Amino acid sequence: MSQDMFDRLAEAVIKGEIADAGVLAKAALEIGLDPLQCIAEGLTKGIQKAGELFASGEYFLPELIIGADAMKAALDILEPALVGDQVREVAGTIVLGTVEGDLHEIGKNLVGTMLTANGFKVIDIGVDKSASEFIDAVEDARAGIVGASALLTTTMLQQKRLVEALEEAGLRDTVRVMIGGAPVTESFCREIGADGYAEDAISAVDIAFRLIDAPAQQTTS
Ligand code: B1M
Repeated sequence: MSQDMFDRLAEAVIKGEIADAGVLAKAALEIGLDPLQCIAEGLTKGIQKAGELFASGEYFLPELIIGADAMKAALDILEPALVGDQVREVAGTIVLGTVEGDLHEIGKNLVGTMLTANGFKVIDIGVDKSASEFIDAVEDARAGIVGASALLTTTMLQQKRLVEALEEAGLRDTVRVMIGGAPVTESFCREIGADGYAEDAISAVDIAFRLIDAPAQQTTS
């Protein structure tokens, strides 16, 4: 029953069926499925498949865009169910964004949702943000952590730029840097001197809790 629903959610993303994706997400919640499992076992598998079809030349950009839109339609319904409505003490403030030159936002949004669901105040500055835009937001919010997402092998270098810019701004000792995104690795995190790497949205929460209490150091999922 649940596997069938996960498969149907994945299929809606692969085929770019935006309305169906929303309807299925609502139905999944109504029958009591775990929204996180619907995202991990259904939607994420679907968008990964669309990415593979794109890489192999079977899909073109419009199919990828429409697949992402279907995923977002379902996430609009599932994500509020992850956050719930309980009032919590704020665990810490995090500025979150996707780096300059990069428009991928689905993973970043999911990370933001999971952090919010676990008591963090998340300032989401959006996509295609330069190091100085991250820094302005960190200063405005007096954030303890800055989280930078990158999905392209070309734009992950902007995460390095962010670490350097924090150093130049004299903020490196007070702000922890968490990085993530499909091409990013733990060793890249070490190489650029960031403080923590998270592989997915769930481990991002764990890393954020460790970073909020920790002095500058390597923390990985
Ligand atoms: Co793009 N794209 N895309 N794309 N896209 C990839 C990344 C690619 C691998 C596809 C492929 O070829 N197989 C490839 C990159 C190749 C490379 O760099 N080596 C690629 C390409 C080439 C491109 C374009 C250049 C295509 C073109 O124009 N010719 C273009 C670039 C645009 C730009 O950014 N300047 C482009 C555009 C797009 C769309 C706009 C169509 C769309 C994005 C829509 C949107 O976000 N609104 C899109 C999509 C959907 C993808 C794939 C298929 C899926 C990405 C996604 O949303 N995954 C992707 C293939 C893939 O990743 N398998 C691909 C689901 C999401 C839940 O996972 O984002 O990995 P993910 O996030 C995870 C973790 O990575 C982690 O937690 C998240 C949740 O578990 N995480 C963090 C992410 N950020 C984190 C931050 C953290 C911690 C953890 O701390 C701060």
